Amino acid sequence: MKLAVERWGVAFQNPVLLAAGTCGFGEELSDVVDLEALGGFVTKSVTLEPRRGNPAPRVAEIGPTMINSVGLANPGLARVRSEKLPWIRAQLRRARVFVSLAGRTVEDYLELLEGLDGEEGFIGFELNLSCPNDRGRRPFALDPDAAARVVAGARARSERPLLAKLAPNDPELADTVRRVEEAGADGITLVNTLPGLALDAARGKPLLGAGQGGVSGPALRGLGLLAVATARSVTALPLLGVGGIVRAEDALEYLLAGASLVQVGTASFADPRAAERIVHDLERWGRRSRVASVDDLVGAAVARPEPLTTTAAGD
Ligand code: RRO
Repeated sequence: MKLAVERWGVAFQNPVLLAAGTCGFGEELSDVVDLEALGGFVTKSVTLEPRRGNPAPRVAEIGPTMINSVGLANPGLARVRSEKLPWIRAQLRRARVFVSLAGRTVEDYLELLEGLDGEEGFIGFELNLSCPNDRGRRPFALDPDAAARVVAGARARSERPLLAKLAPNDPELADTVRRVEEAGADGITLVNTLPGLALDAARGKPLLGAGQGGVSGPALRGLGLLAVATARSVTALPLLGVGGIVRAEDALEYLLAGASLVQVGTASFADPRAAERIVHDLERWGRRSRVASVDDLVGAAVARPEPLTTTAAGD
């Protein structure tokens, strides 16, 4: 099986990316991970101003499950432009990079996008509409009007591929997917972490400094797969599957559910080279299989979207 894929007219050497928040801006992991062996990565979410993030501890492990409340710690727009993108431009040739954007208002996203769109070194934006850790604010992804306003504003300002990252706890996910597609998204990333609480019974308090956080790891895979399959039933846009991918088999499941690319997140914390291993194991699997290309797998296990039909007036 050929691992190389083309999405939005861009060549990816394989469909495995590192998820936002797990690899900084690339540089932070470059001593331990061969980023150039991957399909690419999504940066930590960038905000207009630098953010120090939430009080420690920001991450806790509960067996294979992880909970985090990093609180959007990042260097802010100006330093991403002056330090982070120059590193990416100088060091990377094959890995494809998406810059993740996060804001508290629609205008925040648009200002970020305008501040970065003229820069080189990345192919597109992932609009993080689903951060669960921004001081109790309802994520944009759970307010489809607001999510659509962010995407439509971004669409009017950039011709680059725009991904909308949605939430796992959206009871109306199919509608949200339709709304962000209508607003001009080119792809949909499913899913962010699931809001949760981890307590230390002995100390009688939360494990995380911020109290609650976002749960991730293998426990999220069933939710992520269902979200991808649900989205696949209503849209033909490329989907990026993320949530609980630890092994090559997990990545295959996401492809079969309808993902066109996959992202590895929490598994990289336990083993920074997890994504490289997954690429390697997919290659091995591919040599034995009769499948010619990744695209032959995408959505093969679920129903394809119905073609849009026009309803006659009065129906
Ligand atoms: O920084 C975070 O605490 C964070 C973000 Br922006 C996100 O989108 N998802 C998450 O689990 N943590």
